[in-house]
Amino acid sequence: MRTQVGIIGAGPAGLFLAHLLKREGIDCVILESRSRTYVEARVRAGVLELGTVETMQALGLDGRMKHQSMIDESLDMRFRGRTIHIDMSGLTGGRHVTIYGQQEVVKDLIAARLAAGDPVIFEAEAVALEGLDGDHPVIRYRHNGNEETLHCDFIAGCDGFHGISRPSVPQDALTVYDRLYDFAWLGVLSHSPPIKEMTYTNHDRGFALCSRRSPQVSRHYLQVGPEEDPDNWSDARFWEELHVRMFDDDRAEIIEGEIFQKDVARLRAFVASPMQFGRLFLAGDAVHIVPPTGAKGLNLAVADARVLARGLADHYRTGSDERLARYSEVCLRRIWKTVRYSTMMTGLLHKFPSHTPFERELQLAELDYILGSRAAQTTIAEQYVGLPFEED
Ligand code: RFL
Ligand code: PHB
Repeated sequence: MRTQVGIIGAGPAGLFLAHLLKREGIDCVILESRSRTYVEARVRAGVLELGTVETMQALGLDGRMKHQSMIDESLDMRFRGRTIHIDMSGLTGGRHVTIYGQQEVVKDLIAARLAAGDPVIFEAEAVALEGLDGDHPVIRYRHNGNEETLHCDFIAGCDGFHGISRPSVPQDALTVYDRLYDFAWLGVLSHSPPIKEMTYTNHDRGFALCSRRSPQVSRHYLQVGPEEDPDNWSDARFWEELHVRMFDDDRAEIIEGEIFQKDVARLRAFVASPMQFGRLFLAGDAVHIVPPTGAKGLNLAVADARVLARGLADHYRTGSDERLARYSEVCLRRIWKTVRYSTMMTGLLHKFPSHTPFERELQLAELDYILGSRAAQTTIAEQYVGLPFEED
């Protein structure tokens, strides 16, 4: 089989890229190791920046999102029983974020691609990439027990942190920056109405976050140990800990409900640079991970896809590879600013096992400063809603 761009991975990076390329008249094939059902059921992000929503609108993929998403114009951060209310909209000239589950985005993008008759090959695992430094790279993949070959002009490695694209680059061609935190987030979905605001909290017992997916479904997180087994958390234990960390002393604010999904994700920041090796371009979690406290991973994947699609469009339309050559540099500027922001938010809101009492007091003093400073709140707000796209 042959295509112009071979895309590995049907997560947000690969799916957005495929739709953006289609709009430019560029052919691609997506190879996805998992089944469609698995990919569509994977619960992850929920906060979309304006730029991500605008990309969906521009591609005509916002039909369901228009009706089922929710707008957040503000968020709360609690500490020592106090609440910092960040009026994002007021502080950023009317900007906001949209709450719409990542798996809903993924469902919408897959459905639109299949409806147009464009290929997404599920249960097709890429196992080797060849000829990356020549003009005719090849993806070898396994499908229905057979080894198949996809010949391409370019390969887009959108296969997440554990994929094969990044490890296919010779080690001495990549610089890796990695920070693994010694804690994780236990995330749950429950059938219960959410609290009024997206609320982050820094409690002596650790971080917690109350978010939502709909007026009937809450999405909550608790900071837990790095290797925590979700089965150690009965529903009763989870709710009790959430009430305590959210300073919900009279148990009147957070409404409990049946927990129907639980997962644990260790926090990590990771960047590999550059994001290109020959005709292989890396995008999304395959090349960078940010801790989820800034709600940025999916949005960064979409930003990468936008820059890459423009570079590939130039290549096919005008023969110029100037934009493609700057892909990594352009993306990394946004990525490092986002790593910095997500690291700052993580540092502000979590309990660090390594902290001395002195460092704990500094953390609380910083929160107290933000409570009283419009300037500090503006800094948080303008990054939470998303940095402007600077693609040129
Ligand atoms: P994905 O989504 O991991 O997709 C990669 C796809 O590649 C497939 N694959 C392969 N396919 C073929 N051959 C192979 N050899 C393959 N190896 C892997 C995989 O099956 C998969 O389908 O990466 P992508 O597209 O880069 O998207 C990144 C986002 O998923 C991720 O950054 C976000 O979920 C991060 N994130 C958040 N981002 C936000 O923007 N806002 C949020 O509110 C937010 N909250 C979160 C998050 C991530 C979380 N977890 C679970 C880490 C909350 C959490 C708890
Ligand atoms: C979510 O709703 O899943 C969510 C919200 C905010 C974050 C991370 C995840 O920072």
